[in-house]
Amino acid sequence: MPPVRHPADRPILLTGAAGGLGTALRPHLAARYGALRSSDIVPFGPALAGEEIVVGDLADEAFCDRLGAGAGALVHLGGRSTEDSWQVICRANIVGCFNMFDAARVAGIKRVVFASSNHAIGFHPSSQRLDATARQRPDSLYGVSKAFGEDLASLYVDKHQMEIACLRIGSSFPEPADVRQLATWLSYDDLFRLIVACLEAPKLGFAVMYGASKNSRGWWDNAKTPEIAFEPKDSADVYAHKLMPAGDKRDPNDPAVKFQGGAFVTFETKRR
Ligand code: NAI
Ligand code: 15L
Repeated sequence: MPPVRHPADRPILLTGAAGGLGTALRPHLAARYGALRSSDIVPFGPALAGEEIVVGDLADEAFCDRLGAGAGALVHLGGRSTEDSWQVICRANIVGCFNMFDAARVAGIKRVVFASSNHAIGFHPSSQRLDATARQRPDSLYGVSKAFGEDLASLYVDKHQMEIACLRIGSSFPEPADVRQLATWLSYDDLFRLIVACLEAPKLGFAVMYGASKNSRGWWDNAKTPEIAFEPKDSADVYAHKLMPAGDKRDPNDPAVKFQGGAFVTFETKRR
């Protein structure tokens, strides 16, 4: 397929590019859009055809401004990707997210895809099905930082006419790793489909999307976000025999089973 030019005809900016999801996405984004600016705090490479690599810290405001200059759209994955102390979460996910969204505003980037997380809603019970209108119910400081990112996105859409999709990603790994992930798994191919659907939606305001494959045990419904044409093609169902050969033997009263966020609901809250 020939490279598809983003409407702004400028490179896609990808943060968190050295991480698990960034590494999986880089070749697909570079091939589809032709020009990609990839960034992380840790060095990585080599650069792919059409890719520029920029290393730096999202907590550094001036670095984010340089990163955003000239980019056409932002896919913001960079930050701490699990629970940690307030000090770590605040710097990478609160300060980092503000710096990157604001750098996007200053650079005139309209469209942003933000990697939120299921942990923004992790204290909802697993017995409940949620749609985009479900209230935030974070299960950890990490979840609070993703809820903050969603709220910041809402502000930047209303105040600065940006277009931002907040992806409440479930569990995006090569394969589902446990019984919970039979509900939450998002294959890398479906993740790419979801990001393309966000980048190429004709019109987007503030949008919340759940990021999960077509899992029959899933909890999330994207029907209230029809502007993003995401059709998952994979399913965790094919791993069910491997992950629970004798059925689901988990204790339903275990908080890590009872709530959508799994073990995150049990993690200790630490200042530093
Ligand atoms: P990851 O931890 O593998 O990648 C995150 C990247 O961000 C790392 O390469 C790290 O070096 C970089 N980073 C951290 N702090 C930074 C800073 N201050 N400045 C610049 N870069 C920094 O995580 P993964 O799995 O690739 O996730 C990507 C994004 O998607 C994260 O924001 C994560 O919270 C979110 N997400 C991922 C899910 C998953 O199942 N993989 C589920 C839900 C959300
Ligand atoms: C996330 O938000 C994390 O980034 C990822 O490492 C997993 O823990 C995932 O959620 C999950 O809930 O499985």
